[in-house]
Amino acid sequence: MTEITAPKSPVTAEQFTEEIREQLKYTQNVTPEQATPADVYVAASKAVHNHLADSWFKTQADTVNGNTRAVGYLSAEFLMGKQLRNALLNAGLTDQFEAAVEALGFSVQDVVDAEYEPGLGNGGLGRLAACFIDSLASLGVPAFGYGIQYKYGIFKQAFDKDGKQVETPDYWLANEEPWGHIDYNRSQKVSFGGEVVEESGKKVWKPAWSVRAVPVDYLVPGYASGRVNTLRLWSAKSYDEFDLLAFNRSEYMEAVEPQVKAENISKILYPEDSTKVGKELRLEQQYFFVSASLHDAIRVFYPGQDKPDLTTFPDKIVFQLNDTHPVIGIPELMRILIDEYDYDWNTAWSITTKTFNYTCHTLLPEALEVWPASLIGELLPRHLEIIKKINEQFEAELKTKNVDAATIKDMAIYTGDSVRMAYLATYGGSHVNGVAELHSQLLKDVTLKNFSDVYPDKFTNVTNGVTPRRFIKLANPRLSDLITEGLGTDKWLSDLELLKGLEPLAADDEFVKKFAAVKQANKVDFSNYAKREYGFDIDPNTMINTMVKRLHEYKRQALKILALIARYADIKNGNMKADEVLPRTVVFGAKAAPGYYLAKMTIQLINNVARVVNNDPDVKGALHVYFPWNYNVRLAQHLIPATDLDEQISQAGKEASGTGNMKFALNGALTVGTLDGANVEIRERVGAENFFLFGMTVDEVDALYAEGYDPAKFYEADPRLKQAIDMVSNGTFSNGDRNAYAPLVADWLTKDWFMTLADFHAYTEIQGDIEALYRDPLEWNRKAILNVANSGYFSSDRSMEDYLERIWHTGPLA
Ligand code: 26V
Repeated sequence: MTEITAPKSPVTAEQFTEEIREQLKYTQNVTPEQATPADVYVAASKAVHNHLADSWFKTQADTVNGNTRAVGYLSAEFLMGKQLRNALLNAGLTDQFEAAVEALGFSVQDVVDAEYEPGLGNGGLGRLAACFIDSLASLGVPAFGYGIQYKYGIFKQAFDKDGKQVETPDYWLANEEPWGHIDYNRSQKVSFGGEVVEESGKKVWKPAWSVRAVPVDYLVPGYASGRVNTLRLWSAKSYDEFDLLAFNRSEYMEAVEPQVKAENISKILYPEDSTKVGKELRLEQQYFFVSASLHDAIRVFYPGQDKPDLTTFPDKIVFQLNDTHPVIGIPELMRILIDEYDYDWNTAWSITTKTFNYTCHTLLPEALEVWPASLIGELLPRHLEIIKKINEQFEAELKTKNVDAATIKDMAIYTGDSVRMAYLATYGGSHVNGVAELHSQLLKDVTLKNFSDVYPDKFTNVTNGVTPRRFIKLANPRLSDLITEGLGTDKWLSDLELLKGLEPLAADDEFVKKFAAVKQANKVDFSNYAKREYGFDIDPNTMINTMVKRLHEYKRQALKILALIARYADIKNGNMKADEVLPRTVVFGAKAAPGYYLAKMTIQLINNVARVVNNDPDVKGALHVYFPWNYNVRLAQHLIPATDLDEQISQAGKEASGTGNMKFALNGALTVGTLDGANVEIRERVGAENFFLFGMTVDEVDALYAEGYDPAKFYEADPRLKQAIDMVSNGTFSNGDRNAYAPLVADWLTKDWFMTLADFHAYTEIQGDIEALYRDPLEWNRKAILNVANSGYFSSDRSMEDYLERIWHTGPLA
């Protein structure tokens, strides 16, 4: 007997059909005959939204009156993915929805496809925030996600005829969006610029301009918790619709200028995810959402109180700073407490440090934000004063701890001309965490070493996780059913460590065959999807080998493409016969920041390698390369369940965690990877024998740097590597143009900052092991099952429990 605990609404399919009809009639204003799939999508979304409303109201009331403090997750990005199926799952309405849509004469796929994915994030950091708020709701922990409702999300990626990335704006709000509720009555005023004056001994900020922050609320339904939390995304509106004087002079463009300026703030998501930009607009965005959110929390938790006792603020809500982007919240809360509520400095500092905690998501020094003090001074003059004072207090504190003068200088939050946001966050909050064991260790040993020496207790680790609802249940229904069958219960969806119960089944050949059949069916599905969406002809009987993530040099897509070229050359040279080669389909997905020159060139190279390889009759059937454009959450949900082999091949010590690695392991892909980020923990858990490890360790990387790394030596020493690089420079992938990739080749041979060439040999060597195993389907799938069975730890529910215990010190509502 299989125990089913998934939520199931008592509403019948007939009733739900009727509810959709009502929505079509009264909100879409169409008859079912006139309706398009997009109309049905909106109508069904509104219908399921209504089912969640009461739980949402109750959760809000309990959050304010309840027995436990709430969590405020401050994040510039929430990469939510499509909402409808997730809402249906949590409302227990999936079956009713499917029946209703068919009863109305529509295809479920068309209706689900009509949803346009909100792309309000760049990659891992934004998707992590989305997983975390899903898990908090599922655990019944009262929580708010606070961020920005960008009008334009991450750019849409296309490829031109030369294989170059072309970006187009992602105007997602051009489509009817049934999930966000815009609440004009709860807007906040956010001010900028101007000057600070003294009035009767008190500092008073006289800002030059203000914008209206209007909240747009999204429901965050928990799975099987009965709770619905809130994601509150701020949208910027102008106070002065237009300047009447200017308008009267018929200077229409000038008249709307303030509106344009205000609304620019929430207009676009910055597509850079690691390079310093130092752009004024980005600081405006950060301050905009953080200031609005802090004021909102005061409004929510002290309703109707003019002079609330804010010494209790940290008992009501604890804020997590998702990377440095919201760190301006620290001086902002100080300002609110001192200037708006008349607290003295020390009381304000005590409240502030108890309120904030900081998560660092990187090891790249260039991704730690440093703002020019002049920019902060212009935009937020009062905050700059407060930051300076925080820095003075910090230096004094360090002196009392006998830190030497040189170290104090190194640790400065305010250097005289810039402000280091990571340092401000570390000093101004209670806890600092990295996102995987290795990353947290490197933060303590390297990136924030001085801070960890002085404040060792602040530092902790919380390894990332992913939500099993979206990334197993919704993305991979076949595997979900098999897991439920194997375990005899579906409880694993809220207690993912139960997957451990699958371990003995890896020894059961019948179960292994069922598992293999699931993977095969997923590959067929993906092949159909890729045909429909991209026109690709993917053979589902080949190994599907995937590398999907942002394009970054440190992630080393270049390593994958060079190894692929070497394999191609092996066949062309006759070193390998095409029919001896294990048939492989390599799938890439990656967006490059629009200004990241080498990353964009790498994209172009991948596309052109794909063009040449896929059109070469000599390798037909042996090697194929596809690069579906515009990788996003939707594509991830189709591709991950179909993947046999996942690539996590960053240079050791550079990938903070990775979360794709977890999604793949949980869906029964094997990983080829370095000892980096969460790969280390995945390998520990799934077993070294079930993970393809290669490459240098962090210590070996450091040692090679120390001795002086010369990539050209590796090029000269390995004929296969040499040939692969030569093919890039001799025009093989550029119709004979020898200059097309010259900058990329020059970088490899003279700099190779992330040691791609040094790891090439180990990477190509391990391919033999991979292919030998893949030729034995039973053994391959046994290992894949062991990956699934031992990856339960990588649920974002577990991450949230770790944050609750180590950092937030709170728990679910009673
Ligand atoms: C940094 C910056 C720097 C200034 C310009 C704009 C901008 C935008 C985003 C970022 C964040 C980069 C950090 C990041 O995305 N880290 C990723 O976080 C994942 C979740 O913890 C983790 O799995 C990845 O390893 C890590 O690269």
